[in-house]
Amino acid sequence: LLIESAELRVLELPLRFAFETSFGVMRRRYVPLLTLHAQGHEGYAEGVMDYLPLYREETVPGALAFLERQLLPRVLGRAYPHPQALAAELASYRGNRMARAMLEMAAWDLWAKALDLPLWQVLGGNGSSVAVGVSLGIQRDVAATLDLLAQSVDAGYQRVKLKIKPGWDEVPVAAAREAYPDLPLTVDANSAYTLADLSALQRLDAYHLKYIEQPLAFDDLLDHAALQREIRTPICLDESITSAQDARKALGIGAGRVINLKVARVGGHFEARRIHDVTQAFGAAMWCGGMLETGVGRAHNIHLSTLENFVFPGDTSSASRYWQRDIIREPLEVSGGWMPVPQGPGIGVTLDHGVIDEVTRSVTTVRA
Ligand code: OSB
Ligand code: MG
Repeated sequence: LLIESAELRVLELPLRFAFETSFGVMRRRYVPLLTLHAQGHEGYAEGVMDYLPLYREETVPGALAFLERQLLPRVLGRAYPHPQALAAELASYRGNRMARAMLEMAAWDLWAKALDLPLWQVLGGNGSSVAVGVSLGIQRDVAATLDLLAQSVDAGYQRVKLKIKPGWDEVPVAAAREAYPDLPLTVDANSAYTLADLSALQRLDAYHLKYIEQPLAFDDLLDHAALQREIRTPICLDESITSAQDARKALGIGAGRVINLKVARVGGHFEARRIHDVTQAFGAAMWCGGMLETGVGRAHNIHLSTLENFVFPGDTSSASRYWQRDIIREPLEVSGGWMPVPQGPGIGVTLDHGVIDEVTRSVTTVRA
């Protein structure tokens, strides 16, 4: 694997809906899109960091500077026997896992294309489609929540997740549960609570949620362990898990029983695989999260979701929910709650350069 050159773009893509979470309202994404060139093949990946450090610490401007000035000059023109060797080299840097993941994931796409195999096969997965649910943002009121919920159920999604925050938790959850007594239902707080909110979180135990995602601080494990001892509903960790070491510690101290794995949050496919294996060894459940990705990141997530221990439906819902026009040519659409796995080489999707050129805000080329 010898990467000859790289192109780094920033795209500005308006979302089809305002996505409200406990940390803010997202109306558009600034998407760093990386293309790697090697031996006539192209590898693609996108960054999932926000423009501002609202979900975790990383930012788009920080990632661009790190990639352009450090990561890409370091790896271009050097031969790696396998993407794992590249991942090992990137492991010398602390944090910045979303930026590292861009390079690492694009390298896996290249590698799989050089082998003429779909990425899922190279990663060791199985299956031609993956189970998916949907993540619904905080709505204006209960009626709007129930409306969106009905659309999601009608679309066949196998699980619905409601975003919550203090003051907007039991009311929408109770309404959702009343309308759909048997629907697999979850909530995601994106770190909006503290242990002082114990009683509000305990009240959610009454609604047989599959899990409560990331109730406490983004970098916490200990308080989550204390909370898990006080509630019956399993805790699912998202923000708090950035590595296999984090997963080992979290599951070891009982900070949760479920992991939301986002390959682009943890540094790429190699670390994702290690987290998958640690989680499986603990007998814990996991599923594939999302970060409102374009088709490029979505395709990576779909391939990853074919690994054995992804036992709960992922957040990888239909691309057409998010984008008027996606940046890839292939539709990534869910049917009956199942997302088909693209079967071409690598991530199995191709770029729509017409759309990309229209939404490109900056382009940088780096050569060996
Ligand atoms: O916490 O899982 C999250 C979107 C952006 C940032 C964080 C999260 C989310 C989602 C949406 O829940 C997942 C998706 O539909 O891609
Ligand atoms: Mg989450």
